[in-house]
Amino acid sequence: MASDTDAPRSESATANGDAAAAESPKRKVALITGITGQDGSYLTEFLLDKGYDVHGLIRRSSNFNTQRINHIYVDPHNAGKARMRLHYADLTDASSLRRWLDDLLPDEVYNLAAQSHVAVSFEIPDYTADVVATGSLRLLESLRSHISATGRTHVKYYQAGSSEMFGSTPPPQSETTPFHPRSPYAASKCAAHWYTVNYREAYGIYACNGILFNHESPRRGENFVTRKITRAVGRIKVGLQSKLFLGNLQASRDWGFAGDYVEAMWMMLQQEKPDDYVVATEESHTVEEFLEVAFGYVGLKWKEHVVIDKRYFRPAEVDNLKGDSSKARKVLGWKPKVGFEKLVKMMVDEDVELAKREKVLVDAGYMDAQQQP
Ligand code: NDP
Ligand code: GDR
Repeated sequence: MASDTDAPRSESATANGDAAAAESPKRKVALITGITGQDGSYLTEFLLDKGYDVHGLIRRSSNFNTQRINHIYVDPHNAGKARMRLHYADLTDASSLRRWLDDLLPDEVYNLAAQSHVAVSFEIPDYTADVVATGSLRLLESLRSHISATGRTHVKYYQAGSSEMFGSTPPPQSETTPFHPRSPYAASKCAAHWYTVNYREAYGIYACNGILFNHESPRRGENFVTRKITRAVGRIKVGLQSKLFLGNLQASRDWGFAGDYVEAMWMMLQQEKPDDYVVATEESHTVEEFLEVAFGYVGLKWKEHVVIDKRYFRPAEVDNLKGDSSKARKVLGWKPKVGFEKLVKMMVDEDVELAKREKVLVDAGYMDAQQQP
């Protein structure tokens, strides 16, 4: 689909609202920021399955950034078949956010966009705050003025909150646990959390914070530790790599599967009243335990490949996250389907297959062994 990204998207963007409404007046309409990310792709699949029309806001990039959703993209020129549409916007551009709310008239707005890398947020703190904190405020304020101008009080808002907000507060962490953020990213997510609570209390907007613990998948960005490990496992297994450079192996995380977690986002918006929910597996494992399972699964020993590089240590670390998601389980009826070992093996299986395909290209001289797609 990449080749026709430009014209059809911008053309469809203006024509879409009317066309979609005329074709299927009863469909619910969702608007997703961050649709090109890991969670955006799973949430889009989930909502399309539920019969929604899905609109995603994507930012302009010099390269195509839609790899995770290419498989569900249908050219909008196929009248009636394209139920996911993409539009250019940016969380740093308030006017674009308000315009798309007015044009698309969504029933549910999922704010998933973020500079989501914790370590990178120490390198670009100002930008991180602009997107993660002020970007969420821009979207909430756009939504408030949209509702005020149109009377569409039924519109619901989901804010992608994070377990990073708990930071150094010891586990188990629940909705009542105090926040103690340890990075510019986490502090910005705390601001976004409280903006969301404030817009709910001040203006009566149906707005929910999902406080999601780490969730991973084969679509996880390659510089998050889980995917960095499983990518390396695949490449080491087929002989394209030998060393893996990592930082702190003792950090503990409550890792779940992204496909399970997007369902919880949707469930939050189906309740009578808006509220905030922790979403977690309630199990925690160290990075070292992740290495054991991932390398062991394909018969490798991680100690023969992993090298500690201080570059990957953070100025302030979050040592131990383990969620208490009893509220989500009781009120929403949500529970995770994929456990830790199954998740690690799913990611390794996919990355071994990916590495095999890379090997074919390397052997044929189409790709350098150091190069990764
Ligand atoms: P990703 O990093 O995979 O995706 C982030 C998305 O945000 C991408 O679509 C990205 O676009 C988009 N984006 C970044 N900057 C901007 C901007 N200025 N304007 C518009 N869009 C922008 O994150 P995940 O899918 O993993 O996470 C989704 C959300 O949930 C994020 O807010 C994250 O902070 C939060 N979260 C994630 C958790 C996890 O474990 N995955 C846990 C808790 C919270 P592009 O593709 O162009 O880069
Ligand atoms: P996290 O995820 O910071 O929890 O944020 P990440 O995978 O980046 O780090 C998890 C832990 O692994 C340690 N670590 C390394 N991390 C990375 N990225 N690279 C390494 O080489 C490495 N070596 C060790 C880290 O120090 C850390 O302790 C993720 C993001 O998705 C956020 O957006 C989200 O809000 C939180 O999860 C919940």
